[in-house]
Amino acid sequence: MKSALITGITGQDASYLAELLLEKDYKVIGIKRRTSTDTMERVRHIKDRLEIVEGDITDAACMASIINEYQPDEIYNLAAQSHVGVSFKQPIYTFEVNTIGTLNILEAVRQFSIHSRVYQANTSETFGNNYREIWQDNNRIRTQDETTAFAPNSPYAVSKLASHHLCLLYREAYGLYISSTIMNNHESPRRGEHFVTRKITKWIGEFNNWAHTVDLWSTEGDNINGPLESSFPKLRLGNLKPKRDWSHAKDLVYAMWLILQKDEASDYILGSGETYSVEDFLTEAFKCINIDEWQDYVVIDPKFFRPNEVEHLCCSSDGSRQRLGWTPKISFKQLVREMVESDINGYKR
Ligand code: NAP
Ligand code: F7E
Repeated sequence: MKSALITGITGQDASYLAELLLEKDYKVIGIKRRTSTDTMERVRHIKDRLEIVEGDITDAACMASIINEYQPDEIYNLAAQSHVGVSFKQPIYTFEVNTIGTLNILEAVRQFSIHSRVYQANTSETFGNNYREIWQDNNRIRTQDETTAFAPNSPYAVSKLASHHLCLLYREAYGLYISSTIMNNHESPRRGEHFVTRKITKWIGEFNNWAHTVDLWSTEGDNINGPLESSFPKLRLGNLKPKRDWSHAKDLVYAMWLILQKDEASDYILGSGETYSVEDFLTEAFKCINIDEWQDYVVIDPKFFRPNEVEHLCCSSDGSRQRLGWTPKISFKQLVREMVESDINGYKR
């Protein structure tokens, strides 16, 4: 039986990865930080089949002790302060978790468990506003790939780029099996509520259910701006123009597992290869409840704008797909619909 240690077990990706590894008969050890309230919601359904260990990746001694004790075959470092907007307000904390946290794991592996294979979750945010322009079917396409220069423009992106370089360093200098992956955005019904996709679908779910309770639809629209304005708070968002390369988290965690099954450690880029703006996501999500004019329900609030923005992400992951024999299976439209339906049903797990 193989063993896998997952940091950030209470997070979105870890919940899907743990399910996958359990299906594959792994012993799964999940690291969870101490919190004063329960954060196990995403993994409650599999909790009895996991070994949960309390620990914090910013604590070097703690990570060394856990890795030394379990000697895992595979380590997936998915713990992070993963919110880009928050990183502008909490830059030092973001570095502690995303950079020093990675270093603590690499050092623990170097000193106590050199056979462990490590998967490090890094990000396309590290490209900042760099892209390459190519011609495809008579259209000019902006894309990022393995040759695109890094230009991180948030504390989050800088912390993750440092983490990426530490992985390359530890692999090269000590011959450890460390694979670092540049992942594009991936979402699901389990996405944190402060990321834009889930913020939108959660609002739509709550609004839809409220509208049915007050029988709003039977008024044939006449009253919409009246009762809505006074009774149901509008959805407040920031910049709707940025474009993202959105996939389903389930597709990406399958690639994470494939990456650690390769004979040699390497670096990868993962994404859908398609790009949509936040506005596109909003339009598609409102369509799921038969609303075309989302503008009536949304307020643009400067509070949600960031000091710096990444305007356009659309990664070509052809090289990585070939090496892994992987392609994402869930389309953008399917993803949006699944998230909206889950939030209409009150999100269970
Ligand atoms: P997430 O839902 O925000 O989960 C992050 C996890 O890290 C949570 O379980 C959190 O615990 C834990 N954590 C935070 N600080 C910790 C610490 N000091 N010690 C131990 N655990 C800690 O993130 P995700 O979306 O699953 O993403 C997984 C990884 O992929 C992250 O490294 C993220 O930066 C990276 N990534 C994600 C995306 C994406 O679009 N999802 C794209 C590129 C890269 P609590 O539950 O206690 O907060
Ligand atoms: O923002 C805009 C915002 O916070 C997406 C993380 O998983 O992917 C994620 O980072 C876009 C940005 O994700 C709101 O300005 C507008 O342009 O959902 P997000 P992100 O910043 O792309 C990368 C690859 C990661 O690595 C990260 O860990 O949406 N936006 N209005 C908003 N964003 C938020 N959060 N809230 C708004 O109200």
